[in-house]
Amino acid sequence: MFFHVLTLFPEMIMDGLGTSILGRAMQKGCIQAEAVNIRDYTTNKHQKVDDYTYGPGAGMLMQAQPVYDCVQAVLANIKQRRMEQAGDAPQKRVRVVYVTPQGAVFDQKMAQEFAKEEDLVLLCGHYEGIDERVLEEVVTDYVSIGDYVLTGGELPAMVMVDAISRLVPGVLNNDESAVTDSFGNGLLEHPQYSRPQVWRDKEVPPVLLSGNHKLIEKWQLEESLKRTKERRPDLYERWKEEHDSSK
Ligand code: 6GU
Repeated sequence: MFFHVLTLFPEMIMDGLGTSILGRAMQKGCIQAEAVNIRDYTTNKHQKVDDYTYGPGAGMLMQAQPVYDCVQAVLANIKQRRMEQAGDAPQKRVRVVYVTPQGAVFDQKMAQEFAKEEDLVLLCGHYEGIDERVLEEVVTDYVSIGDYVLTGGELPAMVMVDAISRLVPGVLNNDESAVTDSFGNGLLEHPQYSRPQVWRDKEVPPVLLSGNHKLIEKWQLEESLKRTKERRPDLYERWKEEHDSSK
């Protein structure tokens, strides 16, 4: 999978994605990522990419021209690469995601959908946002990472790349993918323990040392339910709805 992040701060993206598991996945070739500097596409002689908004409310907006030309250049590259790989076979449309607090809230299900794509273009806004006219022309999905406001789309884009990448085959090792069930079943994960067996007078729950897998699974589900009910009553209610045997 190839992520194309369009931004005014490309170093932030490459620094953020280059370490740890994603860095390793890029070296292995499971995922690829490029950060494209929108400023490189401005036709303004002072390299300017923003201007004041029309109407009341002072604020700067990213202008349509550099954003549009940047997106078109990235899409042309993708098309070119796909032609070289698959010849004249019809090409799937490329999804262009605008990361914005005015979007649908990103969740695990969305991550799974995006993980099926061959390329994903992520457009990061700054200042007060981007001129609406260019968004209308190029954006296929509007996505937020939650109900709070950040200074720019770079951190949200990295959050999305991380959540999507770990679903791409080969990115995680076996022992890392064990963590996948959290949310996979719509519940929070049960508590986990490692050595020592007693720490500050606290014991590891004895059932986990019993060797009885059936019993352990039962305990884990109960703990998941208890934790979800307490911390995420919204998820708990949804889970109960879906597992209601009386329906
Ligand atoms: Cl995608 N962008 C910005 N700037 N702030 C956010 C966000 C995105 N998602 C939540 N807050």
